[in-house]
Amino acid sequence: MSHTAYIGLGANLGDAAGAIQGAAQELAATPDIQALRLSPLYGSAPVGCTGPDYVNAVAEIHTTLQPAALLAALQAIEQAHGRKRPYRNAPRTLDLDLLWFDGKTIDTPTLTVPHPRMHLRAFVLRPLRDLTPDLVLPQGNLAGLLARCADQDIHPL
Ligand code: PH2
Ligand code: MG
Ligand code: MG
Repeated sequence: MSHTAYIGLGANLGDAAGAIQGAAQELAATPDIQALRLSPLYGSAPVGCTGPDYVNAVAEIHTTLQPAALLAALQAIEQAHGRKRPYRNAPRTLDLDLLWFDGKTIDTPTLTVPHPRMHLRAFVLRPLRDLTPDLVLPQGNLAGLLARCADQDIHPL
């Protein structure tokens, strides 16, 4: 059965825009991911951490993978892009976050869906709205949630 998932893409080390576009191509080429739409790319100031500005985007995928297998595929792509985790929210070559999976609630030690902070982050909400303006999160619709993040610096690239 085919599932619809949204993936948050972020990077703020090296060729960040190239890493996001490359990761989207790698996702699209993953067996059991049948379709992918990538949002426009945005530049954004770091939220909740320090370091260089980020490049962010969101991808919509259709996949027959189950959530745990999809998470493993995302982590493999992060690793292939040289992801290091020296400390929480450290600058990174590539971050791929599973944001949403068919509107399901998943709460395991390794995976929480919907992503617990996505409703607070303009760098997720803005590209997500480009792909799916009518999506409603548990906390509300995208336009209303975005209005509450008006203080976060984000701009189209
Ligand atoms: N990711 C974080 C923390 N803060 N800020 C921006 N602008 N973009 C991100 O992708 C980001 C962040 C943790 O993953
Ligand atoms: Mg993240
Ligand atoms: Mg992550």
